[in-house]
Amino acid sequence: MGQWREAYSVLADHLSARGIDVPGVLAALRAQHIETPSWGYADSGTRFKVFNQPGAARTAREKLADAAQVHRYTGVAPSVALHIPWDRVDDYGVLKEHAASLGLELGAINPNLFQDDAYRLGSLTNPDPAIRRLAIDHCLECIEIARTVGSRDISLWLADGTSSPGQDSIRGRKHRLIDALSEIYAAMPDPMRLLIEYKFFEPAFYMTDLGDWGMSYLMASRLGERAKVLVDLGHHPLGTNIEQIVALLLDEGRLGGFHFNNKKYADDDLTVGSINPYELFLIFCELIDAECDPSVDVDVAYMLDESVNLKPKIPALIQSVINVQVAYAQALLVDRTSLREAQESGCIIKAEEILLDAYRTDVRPLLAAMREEIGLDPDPLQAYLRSGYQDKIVAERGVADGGAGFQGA
Ligand code: PSV
Ligand code: MN
Repeated sequence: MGQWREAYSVLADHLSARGIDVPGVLAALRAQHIETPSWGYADSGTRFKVFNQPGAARTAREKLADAAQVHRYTGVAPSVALHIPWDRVDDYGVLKEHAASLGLELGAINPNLFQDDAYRLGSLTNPDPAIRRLAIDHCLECIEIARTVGSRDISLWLADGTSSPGQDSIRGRKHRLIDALSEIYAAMPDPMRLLIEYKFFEPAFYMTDLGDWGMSYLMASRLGERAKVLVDLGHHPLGTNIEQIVALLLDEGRLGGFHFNNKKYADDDLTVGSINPYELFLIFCELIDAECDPSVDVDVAYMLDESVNLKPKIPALIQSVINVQVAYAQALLVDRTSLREAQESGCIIKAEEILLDAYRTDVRPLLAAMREEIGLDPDPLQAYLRSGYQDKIVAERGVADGGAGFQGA
């Protein structure tokens, strides 16, 4: 690992002297699993413009091929979330086999309940029962797909809401949502899980039917044990304490998964950790804290949900995976015993310093060591850029002419 070798031995000695179990940290880093989104490999943009990128994936198979590159160089991204109908194929069994031949699994299935004209007034909460039927049937189709490809999770995000006061009955919509989700949940075989995503605004501007974690939690608790909340980091008002939401949901056994990204203003879908890496670190601190508590059952799907509009897609997703690894590695270095002591004795500065000490550690040598252990290049981004894959897909695929999947936010 060249430049990292010396830095690693200095860091490992330093951490061991502080009582940190370095082999345990490396094992935890090896076991990390970060799912990438099929839609991150296709052309995407804003509602103003999609700038098509040469070489962007156009089909489900091309998206898988690109995801296999991310996994090949990082070693921790072995599964890919699908969005239906963007990734619709004739035979999902064949798609699953194809994924396996690339060393991948198919991950969460995301129904799309926001792109049809029929959904103008909502999908599962639409006042028209025929439209609700359409939306429920689409979710049932997604459950069948999940069953065929062996996916455990259905990730459900609704664009449903209203854009004017008085447009619809708020309580009526709540009842329709409970009825629709109950039918969907009842069709899900054990151990399949329903991950219920929330977002506080957009595309509806007056109210959103699943506007915050409390609303998703309410639905999940009405449905049953396998219904959980999905936290997308971009879906909160600015200033929200997301780590607190994470801690509460973990403690209630209702945190099902993440959509990692980052925001500056709204649901910007920026590279995770690019704007607020400290927040990401604090979220991982809560996850590790819960994992260390035997009374909490932590079963969380870590997924990226980024709309890679301008950056080249595969390097952007490798960069995202690395940012998540860095935050997790830093959080693993928190001296939990001293933190607990500082908390119990009211030593506020000391408690915060313990967090900062871990956060300010340059964990790149640890990640380089872990990669070397599993036979990877210590620098996944550079290794990918050197590989020639980008030139190959540009030559083979050219520039897509729409239809690559997600086309605008
Ligand atoms: C909505 O903003 C969202 O976060 C949902 O997860 C969608 O499925 C995804 O983005 C892609 O549009
Ligand atoms: Mn999302």
